[in-house]
Formats: sequence, C-alpha cells, structure tokens
Amino acid sequence: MSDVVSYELVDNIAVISVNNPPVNALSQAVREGILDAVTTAQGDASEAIVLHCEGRTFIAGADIKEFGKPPQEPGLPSILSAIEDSSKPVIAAIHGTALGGGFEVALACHYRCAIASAKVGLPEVKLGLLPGAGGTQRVPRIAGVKAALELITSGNPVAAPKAKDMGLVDEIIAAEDLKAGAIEYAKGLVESGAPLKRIRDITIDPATVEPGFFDAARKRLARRARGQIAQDKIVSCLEAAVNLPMDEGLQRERELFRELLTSPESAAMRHIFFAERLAAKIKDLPRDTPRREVNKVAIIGGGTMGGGIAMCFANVGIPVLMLEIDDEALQRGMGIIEKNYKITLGKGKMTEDQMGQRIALITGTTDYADLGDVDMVIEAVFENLELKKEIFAKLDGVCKPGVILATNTSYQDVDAIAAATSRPQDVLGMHFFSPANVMKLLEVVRGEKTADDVLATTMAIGKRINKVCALSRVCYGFIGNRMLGGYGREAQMLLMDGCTPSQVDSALEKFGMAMGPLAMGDLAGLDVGYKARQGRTDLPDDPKLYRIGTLLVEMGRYGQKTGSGFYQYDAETRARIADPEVEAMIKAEAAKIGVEQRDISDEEILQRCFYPLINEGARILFEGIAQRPSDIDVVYVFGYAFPVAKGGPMYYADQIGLKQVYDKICEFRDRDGEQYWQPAPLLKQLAEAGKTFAEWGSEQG
Ligand code: 3H9
Repeated sequence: MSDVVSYELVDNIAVISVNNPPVNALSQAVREGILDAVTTAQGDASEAIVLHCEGRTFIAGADIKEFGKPPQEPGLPSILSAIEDSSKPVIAAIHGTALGGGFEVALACHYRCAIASAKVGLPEVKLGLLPGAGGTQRVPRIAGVKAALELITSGNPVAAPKAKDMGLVDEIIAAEDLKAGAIEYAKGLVESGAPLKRIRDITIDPATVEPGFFDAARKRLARRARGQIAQDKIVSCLEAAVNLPMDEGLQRERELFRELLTSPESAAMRHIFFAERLAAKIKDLPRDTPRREVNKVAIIGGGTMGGGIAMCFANVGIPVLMLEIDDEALQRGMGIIEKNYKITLGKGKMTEDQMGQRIALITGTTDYADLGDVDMVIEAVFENLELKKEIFAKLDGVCKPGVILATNTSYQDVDAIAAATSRPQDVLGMHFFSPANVMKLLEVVRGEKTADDVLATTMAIGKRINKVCALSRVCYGFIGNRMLGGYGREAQMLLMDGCTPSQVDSALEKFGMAMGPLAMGDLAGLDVGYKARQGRTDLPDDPKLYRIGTLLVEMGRYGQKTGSGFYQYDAETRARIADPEVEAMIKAEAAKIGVEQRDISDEEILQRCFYPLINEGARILFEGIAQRPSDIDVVYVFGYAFPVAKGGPMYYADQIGLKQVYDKICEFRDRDGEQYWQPAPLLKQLAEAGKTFAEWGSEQG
C-alpha cells in the first residue's frame, strides 16, 4: 500500500499495519497510508478492521518535526473522520505508547484493545500544545471531565489496566502476539454483532460537572503555569466538550491548537524536546560504541545525596550497596531513604509492596572489601578533593577491572580524582542535583582520559534511571554551577542598587523561574555561600559585593533553617514574608557606602540576572566544555528550573537577539565595572556577525 502502511486480509479481518520507525509518528505518508487503507477496507470482503503498529510502539503522536512547516494533506482530522465513519468496526491494537495524535487515532476507532504493558496519554501540554485531533472532546465523553482534565493537563500517560478502568480502553489482550490477539478480539466483535461505538455520539450532561469546576481548575493551573499558556486553553476545550455539540467543540479545539502551535512558548518547548534527545548523543562517539554491563552499583556516602542516588537505582530495579564510615551513619542513611519512600507512599504514588521491593534492593556496608562484585561505584561524600582522592585510591585497590568509577562532585577536578587511581580511563563525573531522586538532570563529566565505552555506558545508565543527561568537560562548577556565579551576584547587587528582595524574586518568578534567587539562597542556606566565599581570593574588593548576604549570616539569619534570611518564614506554613527590617538594613547599608539607590525595572532585573548566565554560557561553548548550545538549555531547564516555556538561557538569548544582549552587557560594563561584566569573545563575534547560538551550534556539527 505504501512504504510505511501495509494492508492485508486475515480471514474476515482487514489488518492495517503502520511501520514508521522509530515511534510510528503520524508523518504525511502515514496519514495518507491509513486513509487509503481505511478506504480500501470499505469496499472489500473484510468485516472489521484492526489498526496496529510494527516496532516498539503504537503511534506515539503527530510528527513533531512537521510542526512549523506548511501543513500537508491529508490532515489528521480527515483520517479520524474516515475511521469514525467507517461502515465496519475499526479496532486499535495498542502496544508501547499510544500518545498524542496516536491516541487520538485510537479514540476515533470504535474499539481499543491493548496489551497490559501499553500506556496511553495526551502529552501535548509538554510541548506547549493541546490535543488537536479530538482528544479534548473524546476523552471527557468516555472518562468524564475530571479525569480528562488530569490526563490532558498533566500530560502523563496511564497504564493500560488503569486506562481500561477509566473507560479509555475496552479490552486487555493477554496473548503474547498482540496482532493475533487483536484479530481474535475483532472476530468476536463481528460474531456478537457489536455496534459501531462512536465516542462522538455521547453527550455530556452539564449537570454532572460541579459548579465552579472550570474556574477552580483555571486558578489551580495558573499557579503552576510558569509562563505556559496551554493549560488554560485546555480548560476552554473541556468546557466546550460539555457545552457545545461535538463538531463545534472540535472546531474550538482546532482554533486553540493552531494558536498554540504558532506560540513562542510551544516553539521553546519543542526546542527542549529535541534538545533533550540530542544531549544524550556524544558528538565523537559512534552510536554503536560498546557498553559495559551494569547490574550492581555501589554508592560511597549515605547522606542526602548518596541516599537520593541509591533510590534512583533501586527505583529501576538495580541493586545498590551503600558504603558508610560506621553503622550509625549507615542506619541514618537508610532511615532517610525509608522516610523518603514513605512520603511517596503517603502520596499514593507507590504501593507498600513496591516500597518494600525497592528498600530491599539497597543494602549497606562499612567495608570497602565488599565492593569487589559491583559494576559501578558512585562516590557522594562531601566536597573535599583530598578525601575524594583517598577514596578513589581505595576503590582502585578493591574493585574488579572494568568497573566504572564515578564521582558526584559539583566542583572538584575530575582529572585529579582520576589520577589517584591506576585506571583513569574508568573514571568520570556523575553530577546529580539535589534531591537526587527527584531532579531530572545528570551532568556527565568527561575526564581527560575517560574511555569511550565508559561514557557511552554512563549515558545509557542515566537514561535507565530516568535522568536527562548532558555531557560536560572538566572545569570549575562544570556547565551549570559555573554559569550560576553571576546570577546570584547580581541578585544581591540589585538590592544595593534599590530593589527589595521581593522585587528581585518576583520579577524572576513572573518570568517563570520556580523560585527567585534570594528565596533560593534562603532555602539552600545563606551560610553555604558565605563559607564558600571565605576561601576565595579571586573576588573583587568591593564593599557592595555580597554585602547583604554576608551581613544576614553574621546576624544569624541563615535562611529557612533559622526562620529568617532575606525573608522571614512562617513557623508553620514556611510561607515567606517580606521583612521590613531587612529592607531598612539594605537602605542603610547602601547609604553607608555611598550607593545612590534608584528605581529598577523588572526588565533590568531579568537582564542583570540572566545575561551573566548567557555570557558564561558563551565562554563554556567556546572552550568546548559543553557540546552544543542546546545542551546548556537542557542543563538549565532540568537542573535549575529555568522555565521550559522560555527554552533555556541560550535559546532565550537567541530570541532576544545576541546583538542586544551584547550591547547591554557592554552598557553594564561601562556603568558597573569590568570586574563584573566582560562580554565573552564568542558572544561578541556572533553579535557582530548577526548570528544566533543555534546557528553557530549547527555550524560546529
Ligand atoms: C501531537 O500528537 C499533536 C496532536 O494532538 C494533534 C495533531 C493535529 N515526532 O524519546 P526517544 C523521535 S503532538 C517526531 O529517544 P523513547 C525522537 O526525536 C505529539 N519524532 O525514545 C528520537 O529521535 P532521535 C504528541 C519523534 O523510546 C526518537 O524518536 N506525542 C516523536 O525513550 C526516539 O525518541 C508526543 O509528545 C514525534 N512525535 O521514548 C510523544 N517522538 O533518535 C513524544 C519521538 O533522532 N515522544 N521522536 O533522537 C515521546 O514521548 C517518546 O519519544 C516515546 C519513546 C515515549 C514515544
């Protein structure tokens, strides 16, 4: 029939097979193929039609690569109409993930069967979109408005058995061979004279929706939107599903889908979708680089970080051995892990059984000699180079050959740590972010001598433990923390220049940051930065620099843990409250050192906090620390809660225009001094050439 869609008759059942690797996305050829096949089936001897997919998954959605290009016929809605209007029942046979447009195809079918391991969902919201082919109209008709709201605004897929309970799937196929099982199921439907069930024929009784339901949903979603605009429009579509006839609801959905498709937010989120997948690829490593087997992992250090890392492995069924200095420390570490799992259990996100299985996978030891059979070791002790070197020398003595030795350092020199062993080729950095069992980012740090297979294995392990990996070369702070310096500095400088802490934080939060930098400082503990500054000799001698943060620590205001920092914190709710005492202190300190305070716009706050990130990012690219600009975006979105709807700092800079960013940095340099603002050579070069980071990245290959 076509390269990507085939058609056959098996007895009285027509079987349409989609074969468009890797994920059977609905490219133009697939759409055309399905349309032709459904049309053919109308005129032959078949009595029912099974739609199934070859390869690893059912259709995983529209082809995202086609978005932003001129639309090509046939459009998805016409395929769905052809399926829904078929005179013979159409049965979707689902395995893998039926997502987005793929699930919408299934919803247009008269019946849906799936194997138990399959998942279905509408993840469009994660791309800044809404389901544009009837998902918002059909799901509430069969699963109810409340369930539809949760499914579509979270974007999270549900497993087939749950989908069956929700009414989204009709039958779970137990047979090993889904195609054969689906054909049997179809034959049964024919024999029993099963009707052509069309979801469009269902009407929702508006009385079943609680009064005020949509308003409450809008308010709740707005609180966590962080610059994303799709959620609100999803609520509008669901309202249309309740209040309008199907065709008008579909039309409303289509209009709002088109609006989102051309929005800058969706463009940024699609950029991150592809950036995340690209970041997993190492430029100079062939795809078929061999991998080492990793079946058991050891973690050195059972503190908050080590415990979180242990959970990441246990969560995917990999046994973990946790090493601590003594039994007491070990018990404490295990206690933290159990407490964390109990929180997850309490939220209903895990069963008692699952918790038990995961905890059972984590065992403890205080003896390095027990590390003889592990395949990977991750050291997660505190940041002290000498201690880390000592540990790696010990590991070298006890671990079998070929073990991957990783350090979870945030700042230390991975090459120096590797040099403490006789096998530097097996050593690299795995920089997790706190809390390690929650945060998605994993910076994989490639040492000077790290072997290719060690890198390839670690990237694969990162994916297996559900992390988003980005590769960094060795430098102080790697990609993420190295870029952060100027961000925190300027947040405090802005206070001296005339802002209140709330003004700085709320400007950044309005932009979409999960938490402003000053509130974040309070959360992490102001004493941490204070101590780190004590040892530094490279900081400019400037009374303005970190003055407020330093004074707060000296007043015993360390942040949330002491109940006050830049803000006061409510003892019970932990809500942050602006503190007039701090605001007065800032004014007094500025006067004391002769800083003339002024009104500062939100725009300047954003520029002063973000442009240092962008500038340092340009240096990191030029030095080859990061592979590509989009990897830096991935680091910031997944590790530092940079709003995904802004696409990451480098993408954001490209949208502003590098010339504008460069000019502003020069302006700040002339006003605030070269010690803080020096445009990176690459930024200057691109600004002068009128290029973007993305263009530069593609030129580098
Ligand atoms: C939509 O459907 C809109 C409709 O409502 C309305 C239309 C009118 N298109 O993730 P992986 C590529 S919006 C194009 O590493 P996994 C991906 O880039 C869409 N390409 O695999 C990668 O390429 P490469 C709603 C796609 O096994 C390769 O496939 N659907 C698409 O870890 C492998 O991907 C979604 O948002 C696509 N739709 O995970 C689903 N999907 O090898 C998005 C993937 O060159 N996809 N690629 O780097 C996913 O969530 C995951 O890919 C999936 C597989 C779970 C399916």
